[in-house]
Amino acid sequence: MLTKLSQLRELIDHDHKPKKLVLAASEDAHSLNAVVNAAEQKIIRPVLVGDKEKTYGMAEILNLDISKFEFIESKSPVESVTIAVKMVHDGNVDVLMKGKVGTSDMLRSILNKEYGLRTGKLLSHFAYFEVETYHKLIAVTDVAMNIAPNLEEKIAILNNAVQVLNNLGIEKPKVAVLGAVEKVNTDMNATLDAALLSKMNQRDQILNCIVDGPLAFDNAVSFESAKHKEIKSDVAGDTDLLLMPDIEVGNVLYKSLVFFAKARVASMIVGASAPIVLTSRSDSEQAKFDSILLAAVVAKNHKKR
Ligand code: COD
Repeated sequence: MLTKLSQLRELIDHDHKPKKLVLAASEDAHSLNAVVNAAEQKIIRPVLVGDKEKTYGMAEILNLDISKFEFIESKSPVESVTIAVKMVHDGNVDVLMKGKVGTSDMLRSILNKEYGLRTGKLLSHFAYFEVETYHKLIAVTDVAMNIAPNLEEKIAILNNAVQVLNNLGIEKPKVAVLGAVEKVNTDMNATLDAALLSKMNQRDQILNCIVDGPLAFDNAVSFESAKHKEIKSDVAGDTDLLLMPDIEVGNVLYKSLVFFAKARVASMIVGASAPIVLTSRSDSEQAKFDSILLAAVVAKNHKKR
């Protein structure tokens, strides 16, 4: 059972050939620190794309040696993203990472029809949390890409996340589809979708996981709470993956866990032609390092288009 994000390191073989990672808009202190650290640990081989003067200046202040890294100069963060995405598209790089550039700019480039990283599947955000008050790592999706997913999109988001968890060795992750309550309320759309997803899983329309919903957050993560409410569920209290009703709920949960619960988090975009490290600009160096580690593990088993 995975209880710490640092355990992801054990999933990288000793004979692992470091994955090539391109950092788009490299003029970002936390990202640079994380990339150098991951390179030193032979998890990745970095390529930097960005403002050379700012990046080198920053590296000097941080006392980081980036002289051996391949560097591609660009005039703006948007140009950096375009160059980096094209490199991944052309198959020259295994992993893409966001540096000092807006999330929407990055996502739009990734979705570009000519040179982007589309696969025909829905792309979605996957976050993996280490929370001191929970007995194992817990995944949360989608907190950063799909704004208000419909049922079909929720199925795709769920399948993307389950694929990552299966890839990490969790054969049948327990998935809680969240609502505000655990009973179906016809006025609450999230509870209707949750019940449908749960039934689709029972009928083998959604595979490789156990889905239950609607579950409210308390009974998804606490046995006592579920017991108190007399909820019979194979998932309640032992959830591996929380499926969010929409981006607002997801984003607030993500930030509450990080800022209030001081949780550690690794996050990425999945469903694309390569793993994408996409953390928030305010995320710590540790979060960026953990996300690189997660992407490197996922890249190991990633099937190219
Ligand atoms: N997967 C695959 N294709 C997609 C996806 C997806 N998740 N989203 C859109 N597309 C395709 C559409 O099918 C269409 O072909 C094209 O991309 C454009 O679609 P639009 O018009 O819906 O897309 P945009 O460019 O207006 O917006 C796409 C974003 C991902 C940028 C948008 O959904 C967005 O802003 N998401 C939230 C990002 C954000 O601000 N996160 C911050 C959290 S920290």
